[in-house]
Amino acid sequence: MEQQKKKVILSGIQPTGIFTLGNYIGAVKNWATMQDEFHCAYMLADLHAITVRQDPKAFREQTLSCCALLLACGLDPEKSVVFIQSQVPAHAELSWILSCYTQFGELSRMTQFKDKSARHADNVNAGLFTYPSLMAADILLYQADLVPVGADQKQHLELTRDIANRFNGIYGNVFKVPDGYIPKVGARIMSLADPTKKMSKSDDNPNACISILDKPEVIVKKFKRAVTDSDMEVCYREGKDGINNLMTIYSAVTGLTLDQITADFAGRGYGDFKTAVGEAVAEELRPIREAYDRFMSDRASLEACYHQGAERAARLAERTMQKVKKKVGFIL
Ligand code: ATP
Ligand code: LTN
Repeated sequence: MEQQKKKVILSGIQPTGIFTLGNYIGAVKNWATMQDEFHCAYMLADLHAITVRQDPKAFREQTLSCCALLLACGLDPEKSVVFIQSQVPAHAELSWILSCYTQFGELSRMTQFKDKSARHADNVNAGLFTYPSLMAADILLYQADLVPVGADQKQHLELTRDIANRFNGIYGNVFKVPDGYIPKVGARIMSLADPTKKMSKSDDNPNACISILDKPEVIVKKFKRAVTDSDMEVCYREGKDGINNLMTIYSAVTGLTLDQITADFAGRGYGDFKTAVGEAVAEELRPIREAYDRFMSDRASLEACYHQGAERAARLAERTMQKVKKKVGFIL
């Protein structure tokens, strides 16, 4: 019997800072586990990152750190294509073409655009607005079947599907129409300081988020300070945003169900629970921090990894680019 073709996975993360526990649980942790079953490509979305002003020197260092972080989180460059977006010119090229198939009205409805333009009112640039066309290009270039992301990217994925369908409707079957792959537990980890807000790399309050390189004692301390409510029951219920968030995190790192967690902590206070969550997270992240130090100390291997990744990615992307150019009517 003919073997079924492996599905293609593509995802990305912006090198805007050290990854948070939210990035890890919502996205990157799943990327590593998908490597054996699928053809995977993972990228650092540095073109997306400059929609917010970056200091060039710090940005370069940050991108290298994020590359080491991806490897520390278990991405294996032998199994997956690990690359830096700006090193594969086809992303910017296809992004332009797709922006001509994306409507102004569609882009204006994107909640991430509305949030980010409110937060950076002094720099509401065109790139921030057309960000989703670039993300569609990232995905469609590789003919991805599945895109593992957190819940905040759902709207961008739906727009990607709409763009792909529109393009295919005009020119025939050019793009694979991708599906999102959003985890059942942990798709939206909330801030520890304000559990109604998403945990985000670019939050100014260091107590709001756990960086995946935080030391164990810092992690435990941040969880002890996490904002909760004034009753005493460890159970998942509407209105208990802080506890719901801690239970989600605990469930994601231990594999326990919410009911099991409630049963385990029945009659015990929030103090005990917060300590348990902090310790479980610290244990989960310990090997990542240790591996990160190793990858960072070997710059030559890091460089070889992203150069090789870019070459492989460019070869895959070029196949789609040729098809697109031909369909649109460019002279080849
Ligand atoms: P920034 O603060 O710079 O906008 P970010 O922390 O939101 O960054 P991204 O690089 O935009 O991170 O996202 C990388 C991946 O992490 C995406 O798949 C996104 O859905 C996921 N992600 C981000 N924040 C969370 C969160 N709080 N919970 C779950 N997943 C998340
Ligand atoms: N916009 C995404 C990062 C991103 C991405 C992608 C994710 C850029 N290109 C392609 C999946 C597929 C974000 O997390 N903010």
